[in-house]
Amino acid sequence: MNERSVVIIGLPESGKTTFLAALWHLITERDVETTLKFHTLRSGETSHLNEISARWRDAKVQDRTAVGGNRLVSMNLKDAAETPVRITFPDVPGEAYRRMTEERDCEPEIAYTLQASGVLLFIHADTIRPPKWVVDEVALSKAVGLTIPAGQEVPWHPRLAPTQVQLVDLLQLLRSAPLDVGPRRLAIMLSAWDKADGEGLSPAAYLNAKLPLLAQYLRRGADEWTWRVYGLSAQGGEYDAIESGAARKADAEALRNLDCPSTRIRLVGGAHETHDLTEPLAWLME
Ligand SMILES: Nc1nc2c(ncn2[C@@H]2O[C@H](COP(=O)(O)OP(=O)(O)OP(=O)(O)O)[C@@H](O)[C@H]2O)c(=O)[nH]1
Ligand SMILES: [Mg+2]
Repeated sequence: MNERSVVIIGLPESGKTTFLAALWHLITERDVETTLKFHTLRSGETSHLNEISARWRDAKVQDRTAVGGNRLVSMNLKDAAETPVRITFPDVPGEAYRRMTEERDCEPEIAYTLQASGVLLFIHADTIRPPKWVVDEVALSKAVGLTIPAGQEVPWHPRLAPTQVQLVDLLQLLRSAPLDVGPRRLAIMLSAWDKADGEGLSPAAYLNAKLPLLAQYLRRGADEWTWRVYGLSAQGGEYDAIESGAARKADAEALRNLDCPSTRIRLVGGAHETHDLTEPLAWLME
């Protein structure tokens, strides 16, 4: 079987596990047409996928992926020409990627998975931390009546960096030893698109507007990424918190009531919209 690996990267809480959960539902349920299809099951490797996709069907938010709990999940699929492909993804906690940018450190196991030929980069479209201006912060503090002590210094920490700076750094690390494997394909997934599409921008325009440094880095092509950008709502709206007794949201209830759960998924590419999460995977493997 043709073995392909795709690595899913993204800062903490960027939608990685939710994507895997929705993808596994889509592949196993076969309730909507997909580019890549279910081929065979591999015993023993699906318990994590089954667990997260059951939670997804239930419209419950995924648990944060535990540090040290990264799991390699593989799916045996077949493409449009019926050629079997096995795709292996790691479900890695975003903390591991944060460690790479903040502490310049990466566990050997994660370094290995980062050598995959296709990269899916997740960015939570609604929690992008924009660059801030000191003058604006001071004006805002004054407006709400906070006094700023003169001469007070705030020590710098990489965690304070804007989202786009952290992401460009992460992508540059993938083009540096020991993670570099030459030019690769990159699919940028702007997740929680249901919270961003109210602005009326296409995913590419959203990237330009909210993450201009990242957009410029990609357009400039210095690191030779062949890239695409998608808007992805893997949930279709807000899900309920996982704790028992948590309030049931109207959004989650409406999503649970859909006859065909896969239609919750919305993937917005250039001009078209689909429920088919395998489309970017098929493109990454071309
Ligand atoms: N509204 C909305 N929220 C989403 C969607 N996809 C993910 N989220 C929310 O984004 C948050 C993070 O999702 P996860 O899938 O757990 O993110 P992760 O990248 O696996 O996080 P770590 O495991 O901590 O690295 C959760 O609160 C999700 O409910 C979506 O399509 N719509
Ligand atoms: Mg996770």
